[in-house]
Amino acid sequence: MQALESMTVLLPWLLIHHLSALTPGHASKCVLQNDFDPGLMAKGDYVIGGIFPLHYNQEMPDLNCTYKPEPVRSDCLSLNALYVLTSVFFICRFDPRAFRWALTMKLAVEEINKRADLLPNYSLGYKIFDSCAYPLTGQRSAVAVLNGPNEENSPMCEGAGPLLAIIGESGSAQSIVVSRILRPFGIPMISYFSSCACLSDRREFPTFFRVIPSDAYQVKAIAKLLLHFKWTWVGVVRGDHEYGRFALQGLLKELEGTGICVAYQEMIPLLYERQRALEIIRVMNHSTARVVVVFSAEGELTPFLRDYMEQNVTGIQWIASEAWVTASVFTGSEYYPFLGGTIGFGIRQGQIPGLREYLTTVNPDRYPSNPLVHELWGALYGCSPSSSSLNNHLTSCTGKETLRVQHSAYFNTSSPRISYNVYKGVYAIAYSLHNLIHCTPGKGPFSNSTCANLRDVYPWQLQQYLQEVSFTISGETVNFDMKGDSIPSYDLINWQRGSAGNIEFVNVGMFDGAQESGQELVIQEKAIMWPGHQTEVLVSV
Ligand code: TCR
Repeated sequence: MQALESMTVLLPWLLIHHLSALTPGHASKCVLQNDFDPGLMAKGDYVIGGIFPLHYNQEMPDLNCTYKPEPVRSDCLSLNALYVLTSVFFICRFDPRAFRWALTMKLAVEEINKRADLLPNYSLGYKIFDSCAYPLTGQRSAVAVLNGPNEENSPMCEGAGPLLAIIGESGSAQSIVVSRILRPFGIPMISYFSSCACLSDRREFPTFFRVIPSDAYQVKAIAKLLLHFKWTWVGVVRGDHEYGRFALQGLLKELEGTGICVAYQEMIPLLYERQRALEIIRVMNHSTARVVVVFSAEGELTPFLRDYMEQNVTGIQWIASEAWVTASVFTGSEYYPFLGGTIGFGIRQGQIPGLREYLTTVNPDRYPSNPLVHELWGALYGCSPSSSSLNNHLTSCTGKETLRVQHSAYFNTSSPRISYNVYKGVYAIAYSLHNLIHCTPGKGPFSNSTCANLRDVYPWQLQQYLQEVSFTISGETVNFDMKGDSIPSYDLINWQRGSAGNIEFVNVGMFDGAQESGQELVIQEKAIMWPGHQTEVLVSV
């Protein structure tokens, strides 16, 4: 705690003042108000934080040192204050999917607070921060987390301690930064999305937990898949980030001594360059390896695939990494001739009772003054519910708008994966707190077998319970190993033609890391549709 206090004192006051979380309203001094629904905070006996990429941006570092750097531009301005941290420009866009994750956290907390068997007599509060999907802005949200549940007053406000645990972050690059900042204060974080194997290093990330499997298992599963189909020559394409870099490294390691060879390794640059993409496509086209493993997120893959399709290349067997194997942006019928037959491992889906109904209660009629809801409407329907300054580039809604295709997934909650991870993460914290509260005096895990003082619970004490927690949700057991990793399990997903000519994701097997070696991968071969609408597997030798 002492360390925390000195850190907050050391931070310039201005910075602290501006590190605001998403509070579309103003909390009065030292009191968290609960009526900003669905403003993303609520008070409770124990408060946890959430970090979600509610906006995403394309950043362009300005390396020209011949003039004074421009301040950071950010449309996140409507929600977070503006920071002149470095000379980086941001164009922020609202991401309905991440908003859904944030709402899922809220739903989970509310559900837990209603339960009589979990945390009875205590309530969970939460506070959600926007990371803007970028390490630098993620860093800012992490510092805001340290500022405590009531950032307006902290560190001056008495009793304003840090949040007990964090649900976050999304991308691995952001989690690395956030985890490093939280580490000195022993605040545990549970990521719903960061799968980089690098995060399993407990010496570097001792407070990091996750409910998404580490990519160490994904590359193992992919290596087994390549072996199973005897694809001895493969190419690898990856994005320019930790996720892509470590996944490639991991796959190369898994392939050592298997007889499978990598014909080429290519990288799609962070700032997309058509010329570079065409070179990669040329390499793919000229190689005898017809199987291409792609470790990339859908964002950077979209322009790449557009260029690929323009070149009219076919006959490639795509192995999709988890980050794009269920990307709804590629399900249009125009993609089928090029991407039909794609196969890859997706994280398991689960059930979140009532999520859809919950999402439909969030609309501008109900929350007329909530800027996030207005942004949601702008993204989903392309119109603004009011002439709010936030969305003044949009026309007013007439009530006859239809849901934009690219965001229709917002309401498709039949098989949540990432939202389900968020849900699991909140439950992991709730069960851990429950166990902490029900500690038997004299039999506790702390020195001299003591228990935590319930009026003054420390994040590191909760970490002890997180490490030990084990519970069942949606028929699945959740616990963490000593690296903070959870039991790995994936669905094997195949891209097949749906009745409307569009692409459908069909489960054709699974990889269950809890099984004994050699028995993890189960494939229903007959159910697979291969590229070119073939029923025979392609040869790549
Ligand atoms: N972990 C990746 C990012 C990522 C992603 C995704 C991005 C994953 N799944 C789906 C877009 C869509 C898995 C990371 O950075 O750790």
